[in-house]
Amino acid sequence: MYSAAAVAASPPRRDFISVTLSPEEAVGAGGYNNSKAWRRRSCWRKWKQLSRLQRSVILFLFAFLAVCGVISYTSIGEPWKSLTNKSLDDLRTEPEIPGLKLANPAVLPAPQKADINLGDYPELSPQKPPRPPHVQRGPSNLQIKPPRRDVRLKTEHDTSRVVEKLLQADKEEKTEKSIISWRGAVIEPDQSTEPPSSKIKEPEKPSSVEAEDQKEPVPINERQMAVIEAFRHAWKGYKDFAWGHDELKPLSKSYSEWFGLGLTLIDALDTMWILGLKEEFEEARKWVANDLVFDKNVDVNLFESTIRILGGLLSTYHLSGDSLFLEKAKDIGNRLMPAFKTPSKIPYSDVNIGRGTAHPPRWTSDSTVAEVTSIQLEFRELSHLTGDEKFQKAVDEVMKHVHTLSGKNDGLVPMFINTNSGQFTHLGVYTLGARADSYYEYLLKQWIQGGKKENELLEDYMRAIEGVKKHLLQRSQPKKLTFVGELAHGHFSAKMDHLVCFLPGTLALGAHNGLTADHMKLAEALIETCYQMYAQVETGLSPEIVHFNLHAQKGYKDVEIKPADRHNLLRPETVESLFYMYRFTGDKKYQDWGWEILQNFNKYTRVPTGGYTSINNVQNPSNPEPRDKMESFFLGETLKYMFLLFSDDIDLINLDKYVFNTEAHPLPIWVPA
Ligand code: DMJ
Repeated sequence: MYSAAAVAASPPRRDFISVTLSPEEAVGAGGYNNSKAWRRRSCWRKWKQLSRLQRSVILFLFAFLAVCGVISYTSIGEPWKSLTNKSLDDLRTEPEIPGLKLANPAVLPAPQKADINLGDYPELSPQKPPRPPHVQRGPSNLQIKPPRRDVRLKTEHDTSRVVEKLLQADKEEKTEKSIISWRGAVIEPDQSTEPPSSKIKEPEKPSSVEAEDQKEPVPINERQMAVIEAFRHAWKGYKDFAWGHDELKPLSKSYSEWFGLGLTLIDALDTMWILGLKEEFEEARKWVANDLVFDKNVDVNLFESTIRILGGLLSTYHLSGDSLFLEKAKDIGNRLMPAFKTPSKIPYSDVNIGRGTAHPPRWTSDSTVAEVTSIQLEFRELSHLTGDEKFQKAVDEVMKHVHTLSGKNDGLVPMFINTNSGQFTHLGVYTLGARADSYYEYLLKQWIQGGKKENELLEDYMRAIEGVKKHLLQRSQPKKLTFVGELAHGHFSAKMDHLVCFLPGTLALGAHNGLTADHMKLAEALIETCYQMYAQVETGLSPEIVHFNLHAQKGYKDVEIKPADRHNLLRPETVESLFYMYRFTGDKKYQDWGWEILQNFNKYTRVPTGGYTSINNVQNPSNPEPRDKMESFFLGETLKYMFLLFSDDIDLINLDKYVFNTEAHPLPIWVPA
């Protein structure tokens, strides 16, 4: 050891480094000596024999290496930290997740494995999908938008009537007293809308209250005006014949009741907000304040009431900042909790919200997998807002349990789960359609909602998409459309539900959030298929289910429709995916495809006296056989996604700040990008 290493201290010769040796190190020269002290002295001599230039170069190299060392330590530190958590320990022992490739390796730094089934696909594009010119990078304020009081048009067209009404509504608006803001305008508050009291933790504020986006409002374009017009037409039917009831029956000018909770009205609240329909929103709000009562002896389906009612109320609370909606959300959330009182903690399908009892369907003790795994975004958000952890605890437990279950096939889940045993039942059947669909959607979306920290969710999602590629992807003839079929006990079926068309949008959302670019490629292929499910049909509207041709036959199309499957329920999934695809690519063809679909809805499903109806036969343009029912998701989802698809304003529900629940109700991402 140097007793006094005066590095860079004042040297006898200015260009030398002076080092003073201790007495004992100075003794003992001569003969072979391999002591540490001797070796050091020898090095020192060699160092002194170097030229000034040589020494400078060496010192420079040392300094350079030190800087590199510090930089690389800070960049790899995070992955090392995350490697210590349990789910990643599992990854070491289990097969690695195929296809997993994240933009941010700190989240899950598992190595990427070669794709199993992508050999047929064109060369992969870069990690991130290309951003359209209109899309800015990075987050902006957590706020839907400032009030859009002036609905400006680019063209005249037959929308002038709509504009007049909007302006009229604006005038009336100005005369009202106010506390709660309507996108800068005001709404008279209800006496019952006191701010929520915190329970365990400090509750979160609604996202709209957190930041004001000062950006100039983007003018509404002609296609968006057409959506507004369609919404108003649908709303007119609902208002005239079904006000306060669950669903409009537009042909018989009456209504149907499912839960008796004004389902369409609640599902449509945030759509009205987003479309800027103040007058309609205020009317609906009054109904919620005065007539929406959950203390009713009625059985509701846990999943449907969560995604439509709880989700709709939470999202409206966030957009409007009006605590009425949070109070109602808390009320229904609490009333749904008995569903989780089961031996396995896997919830029952049905709850009596007045009596506080829950039960499975009459014929089985099973619940549907998609139903018990697609209520998480809403209950988690309710905990976030109220500070009461019980909601999140209950739904997180379900996900943790499902994560550990056997019976999956490369991440694909069966369709049923038993509420007593907690095990999957009816093993061997795998689909991305009915009864399983939103399980996959919510894996990704919960991961996004929670700030991309919950690795088990991501693992399950990535595995599942690899499972889809391995077992369910096929190509049709003659157009070679990529589609997602089903697997039943080892047999592939070329059947695809329209419901599966949520998948391209979800894949694109994953890619946007840093997952592998293969997912974007697959999304592009699948959205083309979903569009063809409309385009190849006589009315230009998709049936509920299609079968794809696997073998080329003269005169046959890719898409085959069985008589029992040729109905259309005004479903949103394709339009939903078109919206994501347009947001992330800026490719106008997605808007054009959506525009075609809207026109065909207008042509074949619009009822002149108000409302739209589901139809029985998409193959018969001269008589599509109207069914006399307008599903609440037509207003909650289909028209909302249409409006967003036609918008060029990425801050109109910014996807780096909001995540849509499976009923198209936007909820805030807790840690925005
Ligand atoms: C909606 O209730 C939801 O989108 C759900 O996830 C699936 N079914 C309908 C729409 O098709």
